[in-house]
Amino acid sequence: MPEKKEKFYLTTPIYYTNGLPHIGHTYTTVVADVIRRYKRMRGYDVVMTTGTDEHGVNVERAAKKAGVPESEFVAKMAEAWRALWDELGIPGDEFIRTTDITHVRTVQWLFKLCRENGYVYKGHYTGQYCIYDNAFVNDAKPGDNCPDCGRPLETVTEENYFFKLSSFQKPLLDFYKKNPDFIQPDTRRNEIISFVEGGLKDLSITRTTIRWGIPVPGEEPHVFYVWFDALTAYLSAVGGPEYEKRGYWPADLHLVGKDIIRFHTVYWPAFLMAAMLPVPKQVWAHGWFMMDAAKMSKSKGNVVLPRPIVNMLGMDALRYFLLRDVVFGQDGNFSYDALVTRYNSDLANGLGNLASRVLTMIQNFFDGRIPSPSKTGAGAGHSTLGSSMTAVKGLLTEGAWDEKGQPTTKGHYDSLKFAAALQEIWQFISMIDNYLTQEKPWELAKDPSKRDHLAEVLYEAAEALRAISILAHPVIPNATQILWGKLGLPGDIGRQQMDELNWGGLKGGEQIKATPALFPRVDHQEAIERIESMANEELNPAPAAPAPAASVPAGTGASAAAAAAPAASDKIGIEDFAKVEMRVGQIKTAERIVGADKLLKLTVDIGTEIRQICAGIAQYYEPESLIGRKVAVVVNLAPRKLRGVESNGMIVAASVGPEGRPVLTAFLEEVEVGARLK
Ligand code: ME8
Repeated sequence: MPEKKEKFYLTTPIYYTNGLPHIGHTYTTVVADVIRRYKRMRGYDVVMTTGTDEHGVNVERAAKKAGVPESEFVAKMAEAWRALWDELGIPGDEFIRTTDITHVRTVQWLFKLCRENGYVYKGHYTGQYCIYDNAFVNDAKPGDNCPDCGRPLETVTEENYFFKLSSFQKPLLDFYKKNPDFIQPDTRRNEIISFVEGGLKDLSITRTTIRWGIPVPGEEPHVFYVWFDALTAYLSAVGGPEYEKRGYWPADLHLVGKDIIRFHTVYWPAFLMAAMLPVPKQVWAHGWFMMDAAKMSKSKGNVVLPRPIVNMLGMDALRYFLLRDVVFGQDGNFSYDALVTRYNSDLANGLGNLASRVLTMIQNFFDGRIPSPSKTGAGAGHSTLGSSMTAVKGLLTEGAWDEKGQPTTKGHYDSLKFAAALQEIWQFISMIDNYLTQEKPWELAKDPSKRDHLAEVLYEAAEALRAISILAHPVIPNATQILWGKLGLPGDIGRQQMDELNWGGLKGGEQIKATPALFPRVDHQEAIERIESMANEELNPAPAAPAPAASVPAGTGASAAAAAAPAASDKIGIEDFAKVEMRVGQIKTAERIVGADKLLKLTVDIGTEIRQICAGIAQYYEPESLIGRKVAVVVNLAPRKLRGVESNGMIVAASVGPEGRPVLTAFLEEVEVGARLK
C-alpha cells in the first residue's frame, strides 16, 4: 500500500468578472501554480482553487451596458478567465464560479449555521457605499469619495441581516496570537492586529438594493453581500457542506493581494468561527505590481497584459521575471525593459547557454551519450576544482537547511522567498559555468590520455543540469521539462521528488537530444516594441480588417506583418477589403524617437486632417528624406501607443527580403493628398 500523502490546499482570489486578467491577477495565479508544483515535488497531494466572483452591482451594470442578461454575461467572462489560465498553463485544479449551484448551497448553509449559532440579526443600515468595491465605508460622510478607489460614494439605506462581527474581537486576537503564522508577511499581521484591537463593528451581510446575488432562503428579496458570498467559494470548491469527505478543508494557504487582506483575515475567520467550522491555516498577502508608480487598473488604462509577453518570450520567461525581480510580499514596478534584460541575462545567457555548452560538448566528444560516471575515476581529486564541485553537489541535493542553519533553495521555497530560491539556483549555474571555464573540457578533448577526466567533467556538468532542472521546475516548468528530455531522461519531471534528489541520477549512456535553444536571445528593443504592439492590439482591437500582406504595421517589423496576413487560401470578399480605408498622405515632419531605434514619429497630412503616425522604418529611411513624400496610409486603424507615443494610422510599405526591409510606396503620377486607394 502506498503511504497516504499529506494534503495541501491553496487558493487564489476568486476574481471579479467585470474585467479580464492582467499581470496583477496573473502574478497571484502564477505564484499559486509555483507553490502547487513545488509541494507536489515534496510529496503532497495538492489542490489549487481559482475561480470567478460573479455577483454584485458592478456585474449587474456591466451586463446592462452590454445588453445581455447577467447570467449570459458572467458565463462568457468566466469562460474567458478559464481559457486564459489554460492557455498560460496555470489552470486551477478546481475552478469555482460563484454562480455554481454547489456554491449557492454552501453560502446558504454557512448563513444558516451562523444564524443558528446566534450570530445573525435583522437591522437597518444607512451608509456610504462604494459600488465599485462593493463595500460600505465606515465613518464616511455623504459626498465623500471611496478611500480605496477614490470614486464617489453613494448613500444607501437598507434592511439588512447583520453579522455579529463585534463578538469576534477577542476570539480573533486570541487566534492570531496562537497562530502567529496565520497572517503573512509580518507587517500585514501587525496592521490587522491593530485594526482588530481598534474594535469591530457588526457587518451587514445581506442586501435588498441588489438583485443579482445569491438569495437568502425564505427572505427574498435579500441577497448575500458579495464578500460573504465570494469568500465562501474557497470552501464550496472542495465539497461545501460535505467538505469532510474530500478532506482538503481547512485551506493551508489563501494567496491574496494586500488590497483584500482584511476580508480574508478578519471577516472570513469570523464567519467560520461563528459557524464552528475550521479556520484556514494561513493568508499570505503579496504587494502590488505598479505601472508608473500607480496600481495597475483597467480604469487607469495602465494595465500590462500577459499574452503579448508570452507570445514574444514564452510563459517561463514571464514566470521567472515575476518571481525573480520582486521580493514576494513587496510592491514592484513592472517594466518591459527589466523583463527583457532578465530574459537575456538569466535565461538566454545563463541557463540556456550552460545547457547548450554542455550538451554540444557531449554531442561532439561522446557521440551524444552522457559519459558513464563509473568510468570517470570520480573523486580522484585531479584538480582543485574537485572540491568546489563537491560543494555544489552537496548544495544541490541538501534539505531545507544547511549545516550552518541557513535556508537552502528548498528552505526558501518553503517560506515563499522565490527571489532568494532563484538567486541560489542561478548561483549554481554560474558555479558550473566557472567549473567548465577552468576545467576546459574542449582542451581535454584534444588529449586522448585525458579522456577519463573529460568524461568526468562533462558527467558532473550534466548531472548538475539535472539537479538544477528539478530545483527550478516549479518556476520554469516548460524549459525544465525540455531540458529533462534533452538529457535523455524519460517522463514528467514534475513527478520527481526533491527529497530524493541524490547525486548520481544520471546513469551514463543516456542519449541526449540536440533540440533548439531553450531560450533564444532576443533583440532588446525589438522585443519590447513587439510586446507593446501586441498589447496595443489586444487592448484596442481594430475592426476586423485583415492586414494587407505588404504592409508594415508600425513598429512591429515585417515578420509580424507576415504572420498577421491571411493564408493564401483565405480569400476575402470585396466587402472585407472595403473595410480598410487607405488614402494618399503627405509626410509633413519626421523625427526619431528616443529609446526606440526602429521607430520614426511622423506627422502626415491625409487631406482631412494631420495625423501623428509611428512607423517602423527608422533603420532604412533618414527622417529628412521623408518630408514632402506622398505615401499610402491606412487611416481607419484604431489608434494605439508605440513606445508610449500615440500612433493614429499606419504607413503602408512593401516588406522586402528575409529581414523584412520596409520600402515605402510611391506614385509615378501626380496624386492629390487624401485620394482614396481602392
Ligand atoms: O478582489 N498587483 O477580485 P479582483 C498585484 N473578487 N496583484 C494584483 C494586482 C496588482 N496590480 N491587481 C490585482 C477581488 N491583483 C475579489 C476577491 S476572494 C474571495 C474575492 C490580484 O479581480 C491580487 O491577488 O479585484 C488581488 O488581491 C486580486 O488580484 C484582486 O482581484
